[in-house]
Parts: sequence; structure tokens; C-alpha cells
Amino acid sequence: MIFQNAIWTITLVGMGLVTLGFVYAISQTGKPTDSAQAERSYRASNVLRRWLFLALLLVGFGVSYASLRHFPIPAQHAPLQASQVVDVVGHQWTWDISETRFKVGVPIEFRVTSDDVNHGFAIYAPDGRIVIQTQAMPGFTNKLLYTFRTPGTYKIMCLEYCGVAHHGMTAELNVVADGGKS
Ligand SMILES: [Cu+2]
Repeated sequence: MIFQNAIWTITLVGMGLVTLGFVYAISQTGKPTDSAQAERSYRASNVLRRWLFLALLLVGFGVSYASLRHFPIPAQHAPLQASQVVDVVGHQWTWDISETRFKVGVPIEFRVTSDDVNHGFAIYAPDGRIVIQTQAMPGFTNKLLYTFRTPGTYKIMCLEYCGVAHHGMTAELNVVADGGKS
């Protein structure tokens, strides 16, 4: 199953359970109360609430850990163990990229900055999906670490509206298979 569809299914089931809870509560309104019974269910619901809260904390920590462990942004103030360093400078409205031909399987560090306004540096795979992106900001250098896995023509597009020709702010990277001509 596609990951997004799995999440969607889980969301729908969750929403369904909440709806059932509301329907049950509504169906119970107007019924006469038995105070001993009410006391018991009050205690039971308190216990249940504590367990649910604990479960929620555990799920929250678990999901955060699992999803952030492979944080896509590398350490910005330490040297990255990349085999190749590429300087990227955004201008209104072009990209200056020190190298545009790469080999599959080689870790590459992109040092991204801008010499005028904020731009968004995004690399799109040949199938049209964004593989990695960062902000290009004047006065700052943001580092990306990326290893191309499939050969082809990757497209650079600007992700931050930067003026009238923002849409034309594109470039291409050529990625060749290991052992291919470079
Ligand atoms: Cu732009």
C-alpha cells in the first residue's frame, strides 16, 4: 500500500472511532442517572484516560524518533564527509552552480547562498519529484548533502517567489551512471 494511502486509512478509521464516541454519548443523553453507577464509570474513565494519555505520549515519542532519526538536513557547522563540494549562488533570476555533472553514488555537498534576495533551491529528480531543497539566503550558506541514486537529468527550480522572472529561474544537473563518461 502507498504510504500516503495507509496514513489516510488510519486517519479515516480514527475519525470514525471519534464519531462513534459522539454517537454513543448522544444516545446516552436524557437517561436517568444511577449515582453509584455514575461514580464507577467516572473512576473507570479516569483510569482509561491516564492509560490513553500514556499511550499517546509513547506513540508521539516513537513517531517523532522514527521520522526525525534520518533528519534530511545535515549538520551545518561541521565538515560534511562529502567527496565533492558544489557552490550554488542564486541571483535574480539565474543559478550559478560550480558543477553540474555528477556521478551516481557520490556524496555531494551543496553550499547554497544568494547574492540578492531569498530564493529556494530545489533539486527535482527526472520523474518530477523533489529530492532535496533548502533556502538560498543572502549572507548565509545552507548546506545540503545528497547522493544521486539514479542517472538522468535533474532540474533545479526556485521555490521562493523572488520577482517577476522567478518562474524562469531553472537549471539542470546531469547525473551519469558510475563508470559513465563525465
Ligand atoms: Cu524565485
